[in-house]
Amino acid sequence: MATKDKVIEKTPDTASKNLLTVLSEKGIETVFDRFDAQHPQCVFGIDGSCCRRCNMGPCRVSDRRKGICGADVDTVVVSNLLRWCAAGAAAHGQRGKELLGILISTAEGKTSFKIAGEKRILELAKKFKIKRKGKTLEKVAVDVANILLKDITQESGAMRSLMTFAPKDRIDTWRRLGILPTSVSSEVFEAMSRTTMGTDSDWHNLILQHLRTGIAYCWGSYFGTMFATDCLFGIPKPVKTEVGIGVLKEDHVNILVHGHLPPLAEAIIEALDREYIKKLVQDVEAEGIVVGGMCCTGLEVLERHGIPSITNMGGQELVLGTGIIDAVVVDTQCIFPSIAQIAGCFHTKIITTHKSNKIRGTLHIPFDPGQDDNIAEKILEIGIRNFPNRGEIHPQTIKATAVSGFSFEAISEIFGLDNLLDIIRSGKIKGLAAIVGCSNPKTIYDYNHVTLAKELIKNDILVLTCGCSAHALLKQGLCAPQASEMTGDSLREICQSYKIPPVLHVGACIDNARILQLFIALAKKANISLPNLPFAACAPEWSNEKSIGAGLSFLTMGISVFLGVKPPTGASQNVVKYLTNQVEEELGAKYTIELDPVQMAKLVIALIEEKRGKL
Ligand code: BF8
Repeated sequence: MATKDKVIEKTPDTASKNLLTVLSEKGIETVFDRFDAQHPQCVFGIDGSCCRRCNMGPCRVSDRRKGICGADVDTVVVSNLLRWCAAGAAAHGQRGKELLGILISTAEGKTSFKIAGEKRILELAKKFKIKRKGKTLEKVAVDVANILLKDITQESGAMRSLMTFAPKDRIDTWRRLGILPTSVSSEVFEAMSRTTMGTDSDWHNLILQHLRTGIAYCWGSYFGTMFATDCLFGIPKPVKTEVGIGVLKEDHVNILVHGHLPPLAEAIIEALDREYIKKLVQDVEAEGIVVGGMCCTGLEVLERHGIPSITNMGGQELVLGTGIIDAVVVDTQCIFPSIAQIAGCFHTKIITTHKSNKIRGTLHIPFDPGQDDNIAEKILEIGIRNFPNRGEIHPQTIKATAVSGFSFEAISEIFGLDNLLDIIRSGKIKGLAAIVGCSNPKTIYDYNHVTLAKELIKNDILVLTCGCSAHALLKQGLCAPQASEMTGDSLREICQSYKIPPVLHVGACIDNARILQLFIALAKKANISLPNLPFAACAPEWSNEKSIGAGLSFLTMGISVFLGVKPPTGASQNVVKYLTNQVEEELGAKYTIELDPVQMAKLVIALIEEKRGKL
């Protein structure tokens, strides 16, 4: 079991280890203390058989003991899992809805943003067969946004992104299984209503809704949000930068953007060059401003602008221990409420900016892109004016270089898809593996991500990464071309001749869609179905409800998924057997649970070798 002491001993992230030691010595509580304090965790919760879906309970259900209503363990386990999946779909779907709303307002001239994603807008307009004659780019953008919005909100019909971009054999499979979704909202509603007490008690029927919600998540919450962000802010291209806690400078104002919605972060970056801001920086006698990123907002601005990644979800408290962060600007999702207490031990100001996320004891400055109230400048001003208030500081020096921005379009341009396929066929790249997902104190911080990635590249497997995994790999220098020194000989040759890192950073969690774009395009080129290609997806430290949909996005596409943390399903033999075995007959892919990252790497390599036989 991971404990705080083991994290300090074994995490590969030395700067975080130093800061965890500092906070421990000062008696400041972090996620690692709270995790230790929760032990032993409830086994019914761990195995997914705690039912809290009505007030006759809570019920602890097992093979031998049903819930008070009569629900058996299979029903309880899969209902709980489906509710997590629905929550995750709603979270990323809500984000997509908001971004599409901002895209429409921007196209109508009601925000201060300028549309930077002409290429994505025109591509989608063509694919969706939108008539463009006589229309401005802005009008076309509104038409595109309205189609994408329907994928998230409609109550009947088929999802357009899915019908347009998913491989035909996948659509046929989903149709045959009866799991073609209507939209994110509609499947989330269905999931929630179907799992109320006394509704669906057939575990297999519930699992079909689980798969259907996962497909809606993939094509609405992931693809819809990725498309919306690209339409607004452009498709990422490779960009060089530095990453890690050591990027923060003692003599600079340091401001972090944290969460999942990039518009305010974009506005902050845009405001950095204003004379007023430069003057303020001079007034407080700072040498400049560093803006750094955490979680997915951080990765969005990393992939488009090279804004340094500082750390991930698991490190968000630790970084405050540097004492040199003047403000953390947060929007929504994956933001620990505890950052308010830790910031309170230093001089750091936490600023919440979204109506859906307030943290008691912090400053709330709502950001509305439709109102030109100069919030970005005001926030920068708060951070800058806080610079002279620093007390005890613990700056870190460790940083790494990195290249980000490996969108599907960028990868296609670097290699050419036919050529990439030939390279994979030749075995110089044995296969492609996604390493994605969260931090989780059930594992040693960042250890699984980093160990797994190192093993895979050593065995000539090219890694694609996004989400908190990406922060972990970025911090270790694995997303820099120099990391080709750590690969097998043939992958090294490819990395050096194409000047790419062996771990390609594709963006935030919604950018799992970019990884899927690449997998789909290669399958089409090869004329081989996705389950027969040497691809895999791994979530070595997953924790969030949103990760359930991430796993299902790969699984339903026929890509096998490797989990480094047990899902809460252990109480149901039927559900475990289905997801780790029988589902393969229906979808061509399955889940494997393996807690040891070295063993996981062996299993991924074996799967890739097996699939190579079908190339
Ligand atoms: O969506 S990887 S902890 S940051 S949920 Fe959250 Fe997990 Fe990090 Fe972004 Ni993704």
